[in-house]
Amino acid sequence: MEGIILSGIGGFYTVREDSGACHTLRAQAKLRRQRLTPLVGDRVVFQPGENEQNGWLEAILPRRNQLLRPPVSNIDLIGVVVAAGTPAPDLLLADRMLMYARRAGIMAVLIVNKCDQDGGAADDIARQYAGSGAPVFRTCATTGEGVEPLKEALRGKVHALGGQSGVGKSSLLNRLYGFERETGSLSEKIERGKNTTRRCELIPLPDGGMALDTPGFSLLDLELCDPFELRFLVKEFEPCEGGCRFAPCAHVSEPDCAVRAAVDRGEIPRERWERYCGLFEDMKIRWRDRYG
Ligand SMILES: Nc1nc2c(ncn2[C@@H]2O[C@H](COP(=O)(O)OP(=O)(O)OP(=O)(O)O)[C@@H](O)[C@H]2O)c(=O)[nH]1
Ligand SMILES: [Mg+2]
Ligand SMILES: [Zn+2]
Repeated sequence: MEGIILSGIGGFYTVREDSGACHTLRAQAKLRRQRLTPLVGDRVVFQPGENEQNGWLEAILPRRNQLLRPPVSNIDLIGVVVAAGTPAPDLLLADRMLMYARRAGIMAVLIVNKCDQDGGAADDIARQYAGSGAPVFRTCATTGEGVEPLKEALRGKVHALGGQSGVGKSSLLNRLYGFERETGSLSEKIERGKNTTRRCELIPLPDGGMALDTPGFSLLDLELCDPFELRFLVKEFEPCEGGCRFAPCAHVSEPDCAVRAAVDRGEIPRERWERYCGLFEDMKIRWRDRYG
């Protein structure tokens, strides 16, 4: 039989058949020997258990994509959530998540939540990301404003919401789908020093899609790579590729750089380019020190 892993705790996996029936399974020794760790989101072949016995997970079908933190697979869409009010938007984190999604070949959208607290941040974010390839949605999870268009974009997809703790990921899921996910006030989070959502699980939706609630910041961080590859992860740079004096050009400080010229002409938002330069410099150091 075939199904999808919804969650995994202490070596027990909850697997859902397409019909909706769920099974509790353990991974066969064969899988463990192959060091194949089943992930939430994996499509698997399994042998159901009888009576109260758990069944056995026999094989993992090929993954379309895989995230490291949280460890999940086969995601169709990533929603990068920032708040228009508090916590102050961490756009460097948003950029890293968008780049990560682009590298993994996963569609991304940017969600500016808490629009009821907006003092202009949402317009600024929309401007900065207009050419990023990620559509920008403005929402308020408390009133439900702007949630319908977002729901339409998520329809039928396996989607994951990521972003800083407290931006309202769980609140959005509750609003979108009538869930009752635990949410927490910022002060509670700071006092506990913890995210409200602690583990990751896929939640099947009536429209055939599935929602993944993830704890806090975690979702996606750029893995080590040749810093010269980062430039392909910024969509705004695409039209400039090949137009620079140097090849390859990092688009950071080289003379006669088509990207910098486009930034100077106002065609690429300077903030996006500056954050990219910071990421490039960081990656350059990590790359140089990769054997040390
Ligand atoms: N004013 C306002 N508050 C919101 C909105 N969305 C969520 N909140 C509040 O923000 C706080 C954090 O919301 P959560 O949904 O727990 O945030 P989270 O992103 O799931 O946080 P973690 O699970 O810790 O990663 C809660 O007190 C929510 O009630 C919104 O649109 N407007
Ligand atoms: Mg949460
Ligand atoms: Zn260049």
